[in-house]
Amino acid sequence: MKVKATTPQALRDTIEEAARSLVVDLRSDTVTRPTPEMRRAMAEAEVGDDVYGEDPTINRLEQRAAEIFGREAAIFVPSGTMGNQIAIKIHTRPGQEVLCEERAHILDYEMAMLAHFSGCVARPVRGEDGILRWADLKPRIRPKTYYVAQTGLVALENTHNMAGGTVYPQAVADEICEGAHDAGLPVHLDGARVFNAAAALGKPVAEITRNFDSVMFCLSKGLGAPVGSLLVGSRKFIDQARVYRKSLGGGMRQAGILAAAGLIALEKMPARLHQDHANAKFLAEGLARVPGIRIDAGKVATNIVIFDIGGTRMNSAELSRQLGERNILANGISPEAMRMVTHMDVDRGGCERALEVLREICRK
Ligand code: TLP
Repeated sequence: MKVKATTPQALRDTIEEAARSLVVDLRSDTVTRPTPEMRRAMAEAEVGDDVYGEDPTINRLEQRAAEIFGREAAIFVPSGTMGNQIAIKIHTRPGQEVLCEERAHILDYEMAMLAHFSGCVARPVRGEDGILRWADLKPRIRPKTYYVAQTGLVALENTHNMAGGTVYPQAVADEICEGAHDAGLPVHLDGARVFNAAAALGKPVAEITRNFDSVMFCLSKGLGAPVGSLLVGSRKFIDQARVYRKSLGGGMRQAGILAAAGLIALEKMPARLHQDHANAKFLAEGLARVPGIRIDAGKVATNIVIFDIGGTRMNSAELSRQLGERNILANGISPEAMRMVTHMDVDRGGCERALEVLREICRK
């Protein structure tokens, strides 16, 4: 590689780019590093104490998020987990049930906070490809009697991570929101990757989320920001969220340096997500031709590729290890299934390398 860098910052960017090109990191879209533009914006960000509501960059980010989602207000939180759990806390009372899909992130990966923080239990429901239908949920809503725990909330996930980045058809999500509202229940959306869903559907996020009572989305996944998520909803809901964020230690003071990167993520990065989707499709089609691997490439609609490795005579820990030795990083989600996630730090060449290495390992 020729080094043309003339300033220390340009040299750092060049070194970072070279290091990235050595490793293909498909473990998650959470691994993306801030772009040089984000780093510059972070360095130059105007900041203040956000606990006093005085950080102008955070205020701008929250205002833009509310505008983009067509909501009254938004709040910046350090992580998607905190955003989801604050929403669940506000929507429910201790002793209630939360209806969600069986492989939901709020159930499997949020440290049982649904029980710990909100005092609720999950009522998991299986949805084909992670997509629930109102007909699946309706019979699970508890009758209003004094001797069973009451249903307090419906929570959906779009895209659905562990079902392989699947996308809710708009009509299906709308029907659930309408049915739940008629039954007196609020609906929260874990929209960690809702911009991927919007890109796949070719619709604005405001349109695909308009019937939800609250939406959490992440800046730090496909949108490439280093840290942060937002929760959007009514003014009253966000005022309550501010109290819980502080209780959880999420008052971050001069976090405008993070919000500055977040603003770039929010404004500029959604437009490039279709590239990640095309790369994921390319990966999936290649994987379908590797002996021992099973995947229906036709179902890959966004940036997450989940495939069965049962026929390789390796479990996912062994396959991850062998891939890692050749600089391809990917995680198992069960002994027989692996997940690969495309993002802005992996290009088509990286996907080709990952496939080449997999073919080589599986040929042995
Ligand atoms: N997902 C992570 C892991 O926790 C599994 C990943 O690598 O995909 N909702 C959904 C649908 C998510 O996928 C995640 C993170 C979150 C919420 C939580 O976001 P963070 O990590 O910011 O707390």
